[in-house]
Amino acid sequence: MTERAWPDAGNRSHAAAASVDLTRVKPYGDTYGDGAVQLSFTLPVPLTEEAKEAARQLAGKMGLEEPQVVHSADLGEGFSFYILYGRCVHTVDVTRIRVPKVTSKRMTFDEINAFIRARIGRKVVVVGACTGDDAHTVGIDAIMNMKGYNGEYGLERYPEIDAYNLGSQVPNETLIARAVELGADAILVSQVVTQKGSHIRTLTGLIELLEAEGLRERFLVICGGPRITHELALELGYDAGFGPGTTAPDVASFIVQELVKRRERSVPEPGP
Ligand code: B12
Repeated sequence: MTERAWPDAGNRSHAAAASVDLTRVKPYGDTYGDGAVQLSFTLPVPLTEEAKEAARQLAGKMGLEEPQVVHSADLGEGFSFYILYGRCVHTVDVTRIRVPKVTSKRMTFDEINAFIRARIGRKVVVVGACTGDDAHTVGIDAIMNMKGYNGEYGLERYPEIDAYNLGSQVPNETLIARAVELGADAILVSQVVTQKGSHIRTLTGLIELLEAEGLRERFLVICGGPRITHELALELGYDAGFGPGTTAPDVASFIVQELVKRRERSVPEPGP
C-alpha cells in the first residue's frame, strides 16, 4: 500500500491528505472514502414523477449506490434536467497511472524572446487557425492575438515571433498553403466542436494532407481545444496538444525548445 500526501497538497490539507491510500482513490464529500458523487444529465422526456424515478434508476445502473435526485427541472419541448447525488464504490490506483505530458520547461515572455535570440538567431514563424467547420475563434485568439489571455500576452506580441492567425473555418488545404508560403516553423490548429467526432476528422485530415504532400516533417504541428489532450494529439500524429487553461508561453516554450532539439538532433554538435 502506498500512503503519501498529494504532491500539490497545500499546508491546509496536508495532514488529512497524508492518510489517503493512493492505490485506492475514490471521490469524497464529507469524509474520506464516502464515495460521494454529483452527477447531472438531461432526459428526452417531460418532467414527471416517473421521469424522476427513471433518472434515479439510471444512476443506479451507472453503478452509483443510494442515488438521489436533488434537483430537477422541465426544459420544455419534451426534455427534463436532473442533478443527482450517489456513492461511487469503485477506486483507482493513482500510482499506476501514466499520462503523456508536454515536457518542455515553461518559460516567461522575456525568457522565450531571449531564448529565440540566443539559440535560434532568427524570428520564429507560427501560423494558426480554427479549422474545418469550426467557428470558435476565442481559443486560438487567446493563444495568438496581441492581447492574449489570462494575464499572458499572445504570440503576436512576442518581438521574436511572427504570428499569423488565419481565423475560423479555415480549410486544411488553405492552412498548409499559407504555412508553406510563410515558411512557418509551427502550425497551430484549434478544434472546439467535438460533436460526432468532427474534431478527429478535421485533425486527422490535416496530418494526412501534410503526409501526402511530403510536408509533415517540415513543421511542428500542434493542436489545442477544450477536449484536446497531449495524449490524443500524439495519437493523431501531432507533435503536441494543449487543453483548457493554456496560455501563449506554454505553447511558445514548447515550440522554441523543440526547434532547438530537432536542429541539434539533425546536426550533431562538433566533436572535441
Ligand atoms: C462562445 C461560444 C460560441 C460562439 C463562438 C464565437 C467565437 N468567435 O469563437 C458562437 C455563438 C459563434 C458559437 C457557435 C456554436 N457553438 Co459554441 N460555444 C461557445 C462557448 C459558450 C464558449 C467557447 C469559448 O469561447 N471558450 C473560451 C476559450 C478561451 O476556451 P477554449 O476554446 O477552450 O480555448 C482554450 C484552450 O482550449 C486552448 N486552445 C484552444 N484552441 C487552441 C489551439 C492551440 C493551438 C492551442 C495551443 C491551445 C488552444 O487554449 C485556450 C485558452 O486557454 C462554448 C461553451 C463553453 N462554455 O465552453 C460553446 C460550445 C463550444 N459551442 C457549442 C456548439 C454546439 C456550438 C454550435 C454548433 C451551436 C449551433 N447549433 O449552432 C455553433 C457552432 C458554430 C461553428 N460552426 O463552429 C458546444 C460544443 C459541443 C461539442 N462538444 O462539440 C459548446 C461546448 C456549448 C455546449 N455545451 O453545447 N459558440
